[in-house]
Amino acid sequence: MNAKATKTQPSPVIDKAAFKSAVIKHLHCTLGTDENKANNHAWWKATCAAIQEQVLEGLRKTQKTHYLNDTRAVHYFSAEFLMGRLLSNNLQNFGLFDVASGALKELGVEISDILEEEPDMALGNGGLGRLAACFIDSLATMELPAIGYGIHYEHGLFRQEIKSGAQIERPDSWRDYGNPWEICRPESTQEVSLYGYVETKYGENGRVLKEWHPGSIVKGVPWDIPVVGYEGKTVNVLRLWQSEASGYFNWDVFNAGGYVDAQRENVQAETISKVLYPNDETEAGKELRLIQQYFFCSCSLKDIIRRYKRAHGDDWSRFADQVVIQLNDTHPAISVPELMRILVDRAELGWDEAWGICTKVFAYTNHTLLPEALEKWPARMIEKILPRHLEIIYEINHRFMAEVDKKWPGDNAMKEKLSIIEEGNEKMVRMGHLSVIGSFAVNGVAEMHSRLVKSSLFPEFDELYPGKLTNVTNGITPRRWLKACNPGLSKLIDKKIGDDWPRDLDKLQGLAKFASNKTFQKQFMKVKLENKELLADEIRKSLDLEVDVNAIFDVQIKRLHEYKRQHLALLHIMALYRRILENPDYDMHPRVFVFGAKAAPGYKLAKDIIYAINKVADKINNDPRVNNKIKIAFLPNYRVSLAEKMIPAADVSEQISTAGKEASGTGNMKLALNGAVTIGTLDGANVEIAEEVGDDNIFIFGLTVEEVNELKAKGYNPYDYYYKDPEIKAVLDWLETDYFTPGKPGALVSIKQSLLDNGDPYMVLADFRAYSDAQIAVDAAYRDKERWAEMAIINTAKMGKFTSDRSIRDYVERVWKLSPCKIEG
Ligand code: GFP
Ligand code: GFP
Repeated sequence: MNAKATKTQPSPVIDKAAFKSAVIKHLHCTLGTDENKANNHAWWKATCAAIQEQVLEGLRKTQKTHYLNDTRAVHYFSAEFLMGRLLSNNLQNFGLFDVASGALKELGVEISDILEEEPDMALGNGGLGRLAACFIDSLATMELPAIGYGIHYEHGLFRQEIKSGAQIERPDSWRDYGNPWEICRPESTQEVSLYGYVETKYGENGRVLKEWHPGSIVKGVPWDIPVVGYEGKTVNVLRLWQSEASGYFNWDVFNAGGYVDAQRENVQAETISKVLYPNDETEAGKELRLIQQYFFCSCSLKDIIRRYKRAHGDDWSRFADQVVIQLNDTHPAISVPELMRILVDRAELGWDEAWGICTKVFAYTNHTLLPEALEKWPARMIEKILPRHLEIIYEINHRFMAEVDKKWPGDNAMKEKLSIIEEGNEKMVRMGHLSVIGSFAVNGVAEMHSRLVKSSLFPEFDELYPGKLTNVTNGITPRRWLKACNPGLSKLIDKKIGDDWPRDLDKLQGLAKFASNKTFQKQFMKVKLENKELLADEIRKSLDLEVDVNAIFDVQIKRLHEYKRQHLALLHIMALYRRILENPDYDMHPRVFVFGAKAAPGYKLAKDIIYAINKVADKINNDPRVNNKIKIAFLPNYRVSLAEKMIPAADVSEQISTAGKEASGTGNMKLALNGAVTIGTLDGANVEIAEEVGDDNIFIFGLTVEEVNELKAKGYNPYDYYYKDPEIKAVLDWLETDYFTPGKPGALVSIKQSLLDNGDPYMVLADFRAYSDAQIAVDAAYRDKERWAEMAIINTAKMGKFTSDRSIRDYVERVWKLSPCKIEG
């Protein structure tokens, strides 16, 4: 029997007829077209404009209420926000999806067609940026006062095309024809200084005053993206800064024939917000990244201070009560010296008072232990671009070194280790250390990761500042990652346990008792099959490839990186292929391996892995001897909207990073929430997923962190595995031939080299056999249909912990100390 549904769906604020006339009004009055002429793009824009009326009304009320209540707010500083598409999300959150769909149908338009018109807002690279987007969704849903701050990149992450197997990067122009959600706020423009020199002066009582004479000034113009909470009450803002030249277009130079010179300053200034993560292999690229970081941090801090001053004037004593700033990774770490500069040089506070404020305002999230991802900037580069900030960093460090000396008297090695400044040929500023020292709380993003942050990344900081280092396990918003992307499953769940789970994901527990119920299993797996059919259509359209929906859909979607080990999956697929060629009766359930991944443009081996996956796919997909037992679909241009199609269709979720390397992972949570069963290592949040679902409902394999470390200490030699395991040897040797790249022998050899000559830094070979065995267990489990359905249901039922609402609750309690604010009216 179905549980009685509790009615908590947002109730629509307008009805179908009113929505319909709003769409028509915008078609006529905003877009200047009419029903007969409008194409899907125009219908999409008119629909966005219709719902935007509600959004802006909510935004206005929210801002007024926050202002009147003088609320403490969190400010989430992030170089990335991977928002994806907003129309479907906004409609869902206002409870208007069915209303809109019905209204459009009466106008002869399919909502699914117009949803496809929306370009993704891909202002981010991977998990870190998507996490920021999930967090601002939860903050609005939980009615917490919050602002996201970032950069209004003209081009988001590149659009990936695959040509003859290889990744080609094309510019992503997400707002070419205007973005219907964003609002420009020229009235809140800020100015940011760069370059120049510092003058030392002496004020009253011999006080040393520092004056920075900047070499150039750029403008930061804010664009606001409204962030609608579930049920549409709180509408917070994501404020993104766009750079512009501060000067005026130089008429005189232009008229004298200097057409290019007249615009040089504009071009330079506008470059700052042009692209996400400019290639930093060149000096100019590095400089640009640092300037980007400083640009958005400085604009955001000034914006926060302006708002604070409106309520509190020059009284700084309450600043830390009103403002908390979360630094998402080290990208915004330059905020620490920037706030010190504003407080000491501009507001003329004493150093200790300023530092007291600073260290009550900032908190820092660490997302990785990989040394190459912990930013360091050459001191001389900071000196050139931000001369005053370098002085401040030295002063922070000088005082910090005194603290270290107090704790470990005379221990110079310790000082060297903890210093913000890394000595060497080139003096470097360690932004991770600066973030830890300048913050009152530091968190890792999953239990295991936070433990490693304490024990191996920052053990001395943990000793010096007991209690500062903490954990907040990541989460994902169930509104986007189940309710909106998987309507079939959402409706089934609503019927079974009521519809309040999107707000209270622990409610999904209620499904567990139906996990072995045959009827429910059939209903659950029917939805899965329908989702697989939709993905199969997408694969057909995108790759001209037919896949069997009765096969196991095995999905690996994430940034391409050696530590995430897409190449482990590839070697395994090649091994299966070889087994089939050797034994045409090789017993396996047919599988479709689905990949989505972008490689950083400068990361050669990552691009080689994409190329190899596609080349192996060409061969296997077209080899009749395989008899359709294996298909490989590498779907190009992986992004949020593509993930929304892949995740509901997955049977198996690949989470196979080297233990100790994946801080958390969030794709693992999304896939399990949609009923995929994980095959994974004991890494990141996989550990906590395993705790929730139980060992019987997950396939864990491979070395643990301790075993990885032991093996490394002992001296890991990949050749041991190569010579001992004939299958590994055969598969690696295959990469050297032209079997997969006819006429081009050696085209895939770099992968073999990295795994042998280069020492296999991520221990792919060490884990290969365990992975292959785990895959055999997956195969067997899948063939037992009831067993599999039960596992899939349990996975969905046990994901309550991983809602980003829980992460936000943890941040509120452990770090931010915020209270919700009800929006009236
Ligand atoms: C600024 C602008 C307002 C605008 C809001 C929207 O306000 O005109 O409504 O941004 O985010 F001044 P504050 O940033 O001053 O709150
Ligand atoms: C990074 C880490 C992930 C983690 C996210 C969010 O993601 O393990 O889940 O940040 O905390 F690596 P990427 O940006 O690397 O995808």
